[in-house]
Amino acid sequence: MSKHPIRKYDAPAGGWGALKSVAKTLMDQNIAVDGARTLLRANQPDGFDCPGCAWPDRDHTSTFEFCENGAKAVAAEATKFRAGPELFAQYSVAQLRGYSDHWLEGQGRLTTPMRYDAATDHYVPVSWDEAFALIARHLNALPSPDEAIFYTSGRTSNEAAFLYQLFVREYGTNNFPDCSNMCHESSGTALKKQIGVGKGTVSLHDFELADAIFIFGQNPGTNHPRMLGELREAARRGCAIASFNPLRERGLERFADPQDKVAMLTNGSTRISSDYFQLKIGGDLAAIKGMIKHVLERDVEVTGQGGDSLLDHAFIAEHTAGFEAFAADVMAESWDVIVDESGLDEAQIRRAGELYLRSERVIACWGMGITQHKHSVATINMLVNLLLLRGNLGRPGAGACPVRGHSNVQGDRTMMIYEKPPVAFLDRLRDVFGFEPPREDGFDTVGAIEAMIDGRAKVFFGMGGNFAIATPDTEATARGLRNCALTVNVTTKLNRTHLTHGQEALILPCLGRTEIDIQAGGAQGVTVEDSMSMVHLSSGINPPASDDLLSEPAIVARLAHATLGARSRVPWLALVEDYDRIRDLIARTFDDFRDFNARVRVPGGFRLSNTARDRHWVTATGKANFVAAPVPTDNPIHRARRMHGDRPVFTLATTRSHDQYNTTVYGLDDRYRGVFGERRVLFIGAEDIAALGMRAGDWVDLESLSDDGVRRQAKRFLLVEYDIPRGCLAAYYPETNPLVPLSSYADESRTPTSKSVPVIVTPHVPDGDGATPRQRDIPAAVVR
Ligand SMILES: Nc1nc2c(c(=O)[nH]1)N[C@H]1C(S)=C(S)[C@@H](COP(=O)(O)OP(=O)(O)OC[C@H]3O[C@@H](n4cnc5c(=O)[nH]c(N)nc54)[C@H](O)[C@@H]3O)O[C@H]1N2
Ligand SMILES: Nc1nc2c(c(=O)[nH]1)N[C@H]1C(S)=C(S)[C@@H](COP(=O)(O)OP(=O)(O)OC[C@H]3O[C@@H](n4cnc5c(=O)[nH]c(N)nc54)[C@H](O)[C@@H]3O)O[C@H]1N2
Ligand SMILES: [Mo]
Repeated sequence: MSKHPIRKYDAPAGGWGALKSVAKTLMDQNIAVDGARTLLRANQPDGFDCPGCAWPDRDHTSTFEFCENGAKAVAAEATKFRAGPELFAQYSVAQLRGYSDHWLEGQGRLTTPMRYDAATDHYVPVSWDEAFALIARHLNALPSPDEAIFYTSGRTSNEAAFLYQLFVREYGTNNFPDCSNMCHESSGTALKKQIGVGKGTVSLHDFELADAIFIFGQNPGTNHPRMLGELREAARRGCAIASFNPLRERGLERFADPQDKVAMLTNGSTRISSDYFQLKIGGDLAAIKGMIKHVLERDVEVTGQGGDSLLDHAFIAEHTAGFEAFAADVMAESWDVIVDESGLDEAQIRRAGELYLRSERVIACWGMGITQHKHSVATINMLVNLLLLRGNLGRPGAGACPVRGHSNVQGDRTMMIYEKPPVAFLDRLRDVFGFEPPREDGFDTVGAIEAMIDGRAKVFFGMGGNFAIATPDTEATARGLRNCALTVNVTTKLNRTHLTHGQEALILPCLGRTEIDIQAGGAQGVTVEDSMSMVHLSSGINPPASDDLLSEPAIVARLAHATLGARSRVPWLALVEDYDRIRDLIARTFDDFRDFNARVRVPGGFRLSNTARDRHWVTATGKANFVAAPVPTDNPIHRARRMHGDRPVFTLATTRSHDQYNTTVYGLDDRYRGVFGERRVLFIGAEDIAALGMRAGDWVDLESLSDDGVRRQAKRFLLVEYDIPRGCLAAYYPETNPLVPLSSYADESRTPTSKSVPVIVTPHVPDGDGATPRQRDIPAAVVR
């Protein structure tokens, strides 16, 4: 087989390729036999919830749904490799920093709490008690609790998240930046105001009934592979599936289910998308507004001829507010602007609008291609406007489906990992626990980085995640973290955040979700909430990776005990003896969790209430709101084009490859896009390559453009010709995060604009010392 990194991949998503890839992953992690056993217990009533994505299970009680990328996520946790104290004795932190993220991940599970020793630049073992005492000393020495930051990544269980927010609020701050700030914050922000709940309204059952499913800015073949099963079934029964994506994505085109024996034996596959709209990056608001314009124009036409209205006027009258003004705004928008900004022609947009009109029941799904732009909140509002026109909300087979990322990111927010807690919740906390919680809003992710940079925050505590490189503006974030007096990371694997530390630093290794969690009261299960608001139990089945690991709830409880001591109103240590006690407190704090312990033990769990699904609108108007928004023509990308008119300015979307989980790089291939053994690639259209006077296979450098006066570069990317509209580029996250300006985030939600970075492309010039950027699994020093 050719060694060239770019090869055409003609197979469908899933299929034999997926099986081969899983076999290789298990072998790489040295776990062929137990790995397979472990996989079979993922998403089973007596097993664990898959630590991969937040897509729900069709039947949590019996099915095992094969998922290539779920398998990789499980294998990453169940690996036989260990990053013990010997690793840290062998390498200084400076040396470890020279290795790639893939290599760091490949060292395996952390086994022992470690403390940074500045004198030797090595991490050295530390006891748990000493570690908690060190953190407590720092926290209690701060002039104000608001100088401490408590980050959360979305794998943390409900129990751990609840204790964590309780501790931090009793300590005295709402500084809860989380991965959600960089992810679906725009969805929560838009939906809450518009329909009264910040979550999706559909269930899996609705996928069985829908006549059309619109998928905006989401790549399920890689990021939510189990969703392909639902889409396949829908496609087979004739449901229209319309994808809106600047890139041709294999998983949106064809899928072969590895569990479908016939498809596998005959090499058969199912077409997924019936319609594929390759719009410009950031062009969704314009495209959706165009679809709405088509619907309104057609309605005028039809009713003018004496026909029945195409709109659901009964629904609009009873359930919505603002329709007249909204419709007038849409009618006033010009087709020229819509076409220019969407990158689709008028006929295509009308075809999409017609598809909407033809379909009685419509579901709209979306992902990061929608949420990470300057105008993301307005785009989501526009999508919901489209649904409202024909009452596609709160009835079977229809609704809004933001497809969440991390396996419990939605649950963490339900547990109030939130920097802007509502007053009613704080009052409840006060009443249940008898302390006065802080009332000021805390820092979100962007705010936390700014605060660390300018010294307003001095302690960083990360509950999972990889803050240093998942966040925008890698160089600025590093400056912030280094400016801290103490950085602490609760984690399963070594990552770059641990190497980007404050004056003092700790790495605290924890149990993963696949592992048995034994406390005084016996083996414990935790709970999680999926993307469709189902809450269920998750119990580990593997022995812990090391005897010296603590569970996340135990870490929080012991930290709270060490920090707050007799000041606290909460019996921390007793709570973690039996997690039922934590769940009882959750039940007392949130009405939706009444009888939590009983209900979560019913196989399959239970669904949280969703007022919008019941057509009860908890908004300022008491109705679902139509929200007018102009098609943006003055975003950073437009401004950059105006300022740098002499050279081509591209819009760069930073996305995931098939072999990564966010910052965790499992491998260097992106099979469906035909990329092998290389992550520093830049997807670009053939005409743009020619216009640059370059050729596919050339190496280029990227510089992003912003008006904050900071020069941001990312060097050495391989030009890969790809089916993507003119002026648009795509490359992988986190390699391109240095290009995302900290100062560029979505209106209202403050989500960094990682999907629309204005950049210029120039031939690659090596740095002065000839070093290439980190790209291989050997230290940078050796590359030189
Ligand atoms: N295996 C695996 N699973 C994962 C993850 C992972 O990294 N690996 N991450 C998890 C997390 S935290 C999340 S949030 C989800 C992320 O899952 P997705 O939402 O699928 O995330 P991305 O891969 O970043 O981007 C999605 C798509 O947006 C398209 N896109 C880019 N810009 C635009 C645009 O302007 N408009 C439109 N319409 N499309 C655009 C890209 O081409 C890409 O196909 O997946 C979760 N699941
Ligand atoms: N440019 C760009 N930036 C992005 C995005 C993008 O599309 N483009 N996407 C954004 C999105 S959607 C998200 S959600 C964020 C993700 O941001 P994060 O959630 O911060 O990042 P992850 O890479 O998911 O975190 C991986 C680390 O979590 C730790 N970990 C794994 N399992 C566990 C566990 O069970 N417990 C604990 N305590 N730790 C564990 C491991 O150490 C691992 O290294 O990144 C955002 N950043
Ligand atoms: Mo995410």
